[in-house]
Amino acid sequence: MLEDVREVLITSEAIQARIVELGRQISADYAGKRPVLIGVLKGAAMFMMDLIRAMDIPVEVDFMAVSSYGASTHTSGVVRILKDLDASIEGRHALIVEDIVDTGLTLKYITENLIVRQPASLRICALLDKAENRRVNIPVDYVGFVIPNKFVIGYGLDYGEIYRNLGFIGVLKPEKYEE
Ligand code: PRP
Ligand code: 7HP
Repeated sequence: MLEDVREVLITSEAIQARIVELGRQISADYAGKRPVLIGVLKGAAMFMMDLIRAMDIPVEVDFMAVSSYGASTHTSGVVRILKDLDASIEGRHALIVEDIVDTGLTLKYITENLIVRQPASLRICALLDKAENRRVNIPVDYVGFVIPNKFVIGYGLDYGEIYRNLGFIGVLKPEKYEE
């Protein structure tokens, strides 16, 4: 896998340090509440697990699985829910946890889908924000890192379902994927 990486964009140490900061900030913002963190599978699984360990307030976790990229570096634009939440979020403080906001189409779809369930509040936390490539306006409340418009892999992010288990965020060699 390592030989397929052109450059390391964010080291494992930098990711972990930033997650500690995010965990502290989110814990302070939700003090006295018991938020439900909604991880968006599959990409956000690793981030979600590290983020909750960096928080010191009671939290619940739930997961949704959506897919729009398939085995491509470009979004299909069609977001499909593959797994819905297990529990109702009505009246709950819900925080969506994503690995990356790129075009924003996935989060637009998810927020529109969740807001009608009448949570007490709905916010978004994303480890990576590829702001240059945004197609729809999505306010992201907590951002780990703003990254350039390059296709990245690692720390949960895949290309063709591989590379998710790298501990860092890297840029894939162009010859490894088809544009
Ligand atoms: C990725 C990522 C986000 C979405 C972001 O999911 O995890 O959910 O794309 O892209 P967008 O802002 O352009 O919509 P993907 O569809 O690749 O599924 P996965 O998490 O299972 O890899
Ligand atoms: C989805 C996605 N998956 C992996 N790497 C990226 O840069 C991505 N953007 N959107």
